[in-house]
Amino acid sequence: ENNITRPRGYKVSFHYNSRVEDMHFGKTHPMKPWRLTLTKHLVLGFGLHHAMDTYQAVAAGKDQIRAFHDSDYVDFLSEVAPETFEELCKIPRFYAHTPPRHENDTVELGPFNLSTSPGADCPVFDGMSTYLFLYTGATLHATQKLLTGQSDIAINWSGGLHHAHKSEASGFCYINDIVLSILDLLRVHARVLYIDIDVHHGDGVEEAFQRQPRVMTLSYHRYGPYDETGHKFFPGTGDISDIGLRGTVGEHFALNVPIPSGIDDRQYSYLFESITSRTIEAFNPSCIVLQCGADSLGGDRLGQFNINIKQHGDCVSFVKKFRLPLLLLGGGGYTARNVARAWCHETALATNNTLPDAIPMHIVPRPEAFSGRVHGDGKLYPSFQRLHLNDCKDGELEAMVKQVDW
Ligand code: TV1
Ligand code: CA
Ligand code: ZN
Repeated sequence: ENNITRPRGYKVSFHYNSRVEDMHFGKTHPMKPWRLTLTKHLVLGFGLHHAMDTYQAVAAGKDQIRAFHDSDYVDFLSEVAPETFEELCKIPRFYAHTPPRHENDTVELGPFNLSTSPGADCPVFDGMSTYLFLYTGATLHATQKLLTGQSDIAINWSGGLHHAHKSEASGFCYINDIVLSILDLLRVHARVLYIDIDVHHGDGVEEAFQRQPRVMTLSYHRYGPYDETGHKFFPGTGDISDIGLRGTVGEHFALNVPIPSGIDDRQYSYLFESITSRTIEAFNPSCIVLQCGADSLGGDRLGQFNINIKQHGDCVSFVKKFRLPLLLLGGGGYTARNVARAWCHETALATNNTLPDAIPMHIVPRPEAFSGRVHGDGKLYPSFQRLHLNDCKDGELEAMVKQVDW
């Protein structure tokens, strides 16, 4: 199939469980786990599974998750479902974690920032526990493969949920699989570098290691006022002056690259390559975790950058060139067709393959899933017939986003 070959001299593993695809955060919620279905179909359709060891992920155990998260929070996550939520909320040790209500809150928040009201960032939905423990299990197994040297690059596109805190869900993230992975890596590796190209600040990971000089966190993100309302772009942290907890040994082991809206390929490439290379040189890590959030692409439903799949992938290639054990994780990404094209392309880069532009359509079982709509003749909507690595921008976004003069 398509002359896909295994990479020479190194090994790549792919960690995934299709059960994560069936989950729904809610009708209008931007996080769509079926973007992972699209990604999987592209990866399999191009034959990239022949270039890697593929593993079906198993759910992480509660004790594994307690390595970072609060024990009560882990219990709550393992028991919560739409039917059990109200009862669980009444249990004192859970109720104690309910955030105080603010006057103009539009959604009612329960314990640990979870909620069943519509519009919540972190809703309680059917099958939620299964979903959370599976994406975490996939990241932890990927981490094990790197630690034992059985993989040189390990991939989990369902992971990368960088906003979750010790005892609080935040920004679509419930369990911080990244923090758990880095804690495992620290058992063997002297220094771990975490790089985050999601359009949002990797605040949960940075906070977890703010006193830890053996972990350097480097996040590139949209920062500043969201629009004329004066609201800040989520989560509102990650200023350039934010460098790790001052007065502790962790000071200077966090780096933030706050970026205005509209950044293009050339500008992003300049920032990413100069800062990342200088960081690797100075910090000298023995392994790297790269969060590849695809909401930094142009045309993203939530993002405000203007970079293409080609440039997003170039970040992965750039990091790969350092030949350190590498964990590739997903994260945000809200225009599903772009997310799938990007992560499939990056799977190809990881395995040293070049994909033809034409998407192998014989493997697409449900064309409507790729486009949201099918033309009268049953053909795919044109935007998903090709990989189009340089076609993420949709004129609308370009018009919306102010170009910044660099
Ligand atoms: C339900 C239904 C929830 C529609 C949330 C966009 C929705 C958003 C929704 C949304 C939305 C955010 C805030 C909320 C400040 C908070 C995976 C009190 C159309 C890693 C998380 C962004 C990004 C959270 C996660 C952000 C990641 N933006 N429609 N919510 N308020 N939350 O701004 O980094 O990509 O938008
Ligand atoms: Ca980021
Ligand atoms: Zn994001």
